[in-house]
Amino acid sequence: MMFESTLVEQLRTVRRLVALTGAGVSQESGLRTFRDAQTGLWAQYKPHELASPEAFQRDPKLVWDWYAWRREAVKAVRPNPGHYALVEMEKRVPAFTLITQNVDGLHRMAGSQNLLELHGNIQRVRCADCYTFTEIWGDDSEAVPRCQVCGGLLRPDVVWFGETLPRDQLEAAVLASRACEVFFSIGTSGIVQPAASLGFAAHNRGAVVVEINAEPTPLTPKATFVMHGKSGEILPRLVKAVWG
Ligand code: BJW
Ligand code: ZN
Repeated sequence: MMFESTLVEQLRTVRRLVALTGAGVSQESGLRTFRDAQTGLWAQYKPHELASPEAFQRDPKLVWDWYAWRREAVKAVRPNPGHYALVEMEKRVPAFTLITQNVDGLHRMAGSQNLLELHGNIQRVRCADCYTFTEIWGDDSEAVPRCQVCGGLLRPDVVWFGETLPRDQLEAAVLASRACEVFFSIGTSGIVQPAASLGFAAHNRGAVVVEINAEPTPLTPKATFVMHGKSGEILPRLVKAVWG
């Protein structure tokens, strides 16, 4: 793949860069994205219908089991060349901020350092009532495990629809996006707020927006550079073209 020379030149001298990632970045590791249809046991459910406090209230066991299944899926996969290319980028760019909506922890596993996890992490489990974190819980096939402190139901420490994002992570993400010179949006459908507005904020402040995604998104019209395809293929080639 050929990259536009203006992009390559710009990246060689960029000081402040933000990359926002979504489920598409982990697709090549073998994890399903949110907009993919589910298969097997979960084929009858839409991910967006399970990732909400209402779904957990209605049927906590169903939601707990879905996350238990996904937790195991995440444990079985590894970062892909897209994750590693972002680690490489961080080493070359003076002020690099990686903002992810992913809860799979693959960026951390790959070695990314300056990382903001906007939607939490699926491997962390906490009480739905008193917020106490726990590392160990029993696996009762009938019921959702309960908190040792208050007896409340345990849940994954992820952000569901209608819930607020971790304040410190969101604030840092907004500041970095407003201040960056180049903003990458990678593997995200750009639909879920407030993450989806970060690219627009960057664009409004004069940043160059670069989009790498399998398909167009609402951010595409604002992007100066758009690359349609797989992030695990495009990112390593881009890093090689710029710093290789
Ligand atoms: C590839 C590829 C490859 C594939 N290479 N590309 C303003 C307006 C309207 C609504 C709202 C608003 N503000 C807030 C809302 C409500 C709501 C919202 O945004 N709704 C929209 C659906 C309209 N937002 C919230 O509720 C948020 N909270 C909030 O704002 O609090 C304040 C508040 C509260 C109450 C009222 C008002 C305000 C919380 C959002 C939490 C999202 N949580 C989830 C689940 C996390 C846990 C879990 O993992 O189960 O986060 S939902 C899901 O979506 C998950 C993802 O992180 C997130 C984003 O999805 P992502 O990553 O973009 O994945 P996909 O699948 O959508 O896209 C993948 C893309 O990759 C596709 O385009 C593919 O083509 C591409 N792709 N393979 C490159 N190999
Ligand atoms: Zn509790």
